[in-house]
Amino acid sequence: MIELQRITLREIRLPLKEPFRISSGVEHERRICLLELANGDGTIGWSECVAGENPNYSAETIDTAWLAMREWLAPRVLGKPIAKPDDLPALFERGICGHNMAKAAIEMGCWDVVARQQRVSLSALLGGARDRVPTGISIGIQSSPDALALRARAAFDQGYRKVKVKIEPGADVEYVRAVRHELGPSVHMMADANSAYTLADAAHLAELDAFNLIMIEQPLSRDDLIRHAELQKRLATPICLDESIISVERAEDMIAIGAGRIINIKPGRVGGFTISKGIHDVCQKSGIPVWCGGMLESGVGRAHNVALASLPNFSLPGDLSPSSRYWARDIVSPEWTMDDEGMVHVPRDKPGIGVSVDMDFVDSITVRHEELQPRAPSR
Ligand code: OSB
Ligand code: MG
Repeated sequence: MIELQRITLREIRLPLKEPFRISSGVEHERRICLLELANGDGTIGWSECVAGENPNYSAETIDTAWLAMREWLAPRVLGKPIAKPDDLPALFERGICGHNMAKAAIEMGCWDVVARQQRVSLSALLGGARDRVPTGISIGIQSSPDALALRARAAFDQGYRKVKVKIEPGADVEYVRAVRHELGPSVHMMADANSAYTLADAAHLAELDAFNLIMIEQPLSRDDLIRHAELQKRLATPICLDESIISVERAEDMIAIGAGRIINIKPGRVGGFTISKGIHDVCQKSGIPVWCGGMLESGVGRAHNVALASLPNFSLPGDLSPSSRYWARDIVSPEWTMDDEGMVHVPRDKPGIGVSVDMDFVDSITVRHEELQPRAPSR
C-alpha cells in the first residue's frame, strides 16, 4: 500500500564529460529533475524524470514535466491510498493527455517505495531474472568518420558489448563504414538516426545494409509508423523503434504492420514500468527482441533502467553505460561500473534501486527545489 505524504522535486546540473550530439541537438550539461517520494509509513523512494532541456527528442522538457507533476499528477497521488504501482497509469491517463515522462517519474518512484517496503530489489519486484546485464555505448555524432572510428575503437576496447553510433544526413554511410572497418565484421554495431530521414531517403539508407548492422534505430519521424513499414520492406537491416513507441498499443501496431522488428524500451518515454512491462510481454509473445534505451540518466535513473533490463526478454545490450562514461562524479554510491566482460551488475541483494543518493553532493548541485504536499481540502 502506498500513500505518499510528500514529493520533493530537485533540479540538479551535471556537466557531461563530452558533449553528446544527436541529429536533433547537442547537450553539454544535463539539467536533471530528481524525485524523492516520502510514503506515509516512512519509506523513501527515488526516481528521475528523463525529460530533456529542449523539446527535440520528445515534446516534454524538464520544465513542462515539473509543471505537469506539480499541477496535475502529484495531486492525484498525494495523500491518496494506492494499492499498487500498476494502478497508476489508469489513474494518470484520465483527463491528462501525454506527459509520459512526468507520469513515469512518479510511477517509477512508487515502484522503488514498494520494493523497499517489501525489502526486495527493484529488479525482483519487476520480475527481473538476471544478475548482470550486457552494456552498450551510444556515441554522439563526431566531427569526421575517423574521429568516430577512434571513439568507437576506444569504447570497444573498454569492453562494451554493442556500439551504437548516431547518424544524420551527411554523417551516415561513410561514418558507419569507418567504424565497421575499424572494429571488424563481428562486433555488434547499430546506428540511431533520431528521426532525421524521410521515406525519400530509402535508397540511401539501404546503403547501410552493406555493414551488417544489428539494427537501425528510428530512421523516420515518430508518427511515421506506416512509412517505417514501407521502409522496412526496402531494408535488410532490422528497424528498431524508439521515439515512436509510447504505449503498449503503439508497440502492437508496430508488430501488426511490420513497422519494425525490435523495440528500444525507455520507461520514461512510455509512462513508466507498468507500461514497459506490458510492451516487454507483447514483444515476448511475438518474438520481438527488446532492449533498454537510455537518456543520459544520472545514477538514479540508471538504477531504474538496470532493474528493467534484468527482465528476460531484454535480449540485446542496453544503452546502460557506467557512471564514468558520462560524469566526473555521479550522484549515487556505489557508482555504476562495468566489468571487463562489458556487464553491469544488478544489485539484487539490496532493497529498492540498490544504490544510495549522495545527499551532500546533490545539495551542492541543486538549483531548484520544491516540496509537493497533499492539497488542503477546499471548502
Ligand atoms: O535516441 O537513444 C536515443 C540520449 C538522449 C536522447 C535520445 C537518445 C539518447 C541516447 C543516449 O542514445 C543513450 C545513453 O543514455 O547512454
Ligand atoms: Mg534512440
